[in-house]
Amino acid sequence: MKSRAAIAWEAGKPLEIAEIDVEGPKEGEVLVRIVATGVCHTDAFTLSGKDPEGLFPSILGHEGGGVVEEVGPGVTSLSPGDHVIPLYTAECGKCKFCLSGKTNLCSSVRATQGKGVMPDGTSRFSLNGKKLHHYMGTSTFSEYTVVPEVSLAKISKEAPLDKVCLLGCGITTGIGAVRNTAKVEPGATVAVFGMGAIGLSVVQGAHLAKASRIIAIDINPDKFEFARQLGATDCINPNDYDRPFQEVLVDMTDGGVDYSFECIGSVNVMRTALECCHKGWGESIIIGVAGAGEEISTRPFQLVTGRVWKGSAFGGVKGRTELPGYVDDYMNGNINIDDFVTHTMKHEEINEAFRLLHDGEAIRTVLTY
Ligand code: NAD
Ligand code: AHE
Ligand code: ZN
Repeated sequence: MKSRAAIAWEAGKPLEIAEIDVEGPKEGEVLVRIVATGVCHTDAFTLSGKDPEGLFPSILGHEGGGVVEEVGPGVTSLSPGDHVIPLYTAECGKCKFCLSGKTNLCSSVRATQGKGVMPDGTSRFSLNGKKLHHYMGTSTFSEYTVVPEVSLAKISKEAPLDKVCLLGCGITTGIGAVRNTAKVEPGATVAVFGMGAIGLSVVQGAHLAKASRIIAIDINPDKFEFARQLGATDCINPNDYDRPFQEVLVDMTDGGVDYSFECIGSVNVMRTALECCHKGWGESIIIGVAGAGEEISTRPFQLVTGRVWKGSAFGGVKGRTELPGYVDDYMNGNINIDDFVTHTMKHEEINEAFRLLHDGEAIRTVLTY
């Protein structure tokens, strides 16, 4: 079938809107009509050419919501008409990772996903006979996409897809990192670096977890009003200080914060985020994605003296079992998504959505088909 899509032909170039060919779902696969998709910094990161797994040409996009159009042979958990959120972190429920009870990382389709193909090693996307890669197992920048059954969370049909699509990445990642990775407890002090959709969702999650102090940090002060609205108690710009920023935070918090979150993708900020943690117990959670070849560093003494460095992917959330609950929380008014949608536009304006993200003007742009 034909599908309107945005093609990433090569790194650093604008996406091209074109009508591509999409093959129907094979064994264990599902054809999904994407209704709405957000644009996440990770899409921009991959398009920039800094992603070691970035492949071109490809169909990017991983923050979508859609409707099942057709299921392939062997698919049992979904039927046409079901509303779904594609998952870049699958949940097969059977692999060593799923069975461990220790992680949301599932190994069932991850290897082929990283190579831009379906689990059978082939692509369902092409243009004039030329193969186009899948991306993150989701490729939500095509109106019709093919996704493994294990990479789809079935959600309430009542939920507006042009809002809950953001649970496909940004909002779940931030709230989940607070709940599952850090396990922030009432009264804890928290520092959040980067006030994009991810950091703002950490702020929201920390507020829901009843943290006593939530310090929002960004070099763009335009982000602070929304951060305060979501529960930030302090908003600070590192550029306003002429001494090491970790010292500023340690002084502000009687020895350091209980938890910090890096939501930018800067290895320098990752170090600051670790070193602003309290001696003996402070934990720093890396969420931001850094470019190929970049490495983190600190004095090992920082860890010897009790600080902990952790990372979080999709907020530690198991998508098929837990994401429907996040959707219900939104529907019940317990999670704010609406205010994260600062811009909405048609899919063909996708390059403008990337510009808004780069220029710090949008928290999230939601594209509809
Ligand atoms: P974004 O571009 O919307 O927001 C980033 C924010 O960081 C901006 O407000 C920017 O002003 C601020 N910033 C940039 N440099 C800074 C600095 N030196 N100090 C303080 N603030 C600074 O991005 P986003 O969509 O919120 O994504 C944030 C990061 O999280 C990206 O690296 C993205 O790839 C990553 N991410 C990771 C996961 C995961 O599962 N681990 C999920 C989603 C996104
Ligand atoms: N491909 C990159 C890593 C990218 C990365 O870390 N992705 C995050 C999700 S970002 C969503 O916006 C993630 O979940 N990683 C775990 C995984 O299995 O991909 C690289 O460095 O190779
Ligand atoms: Zn994302």
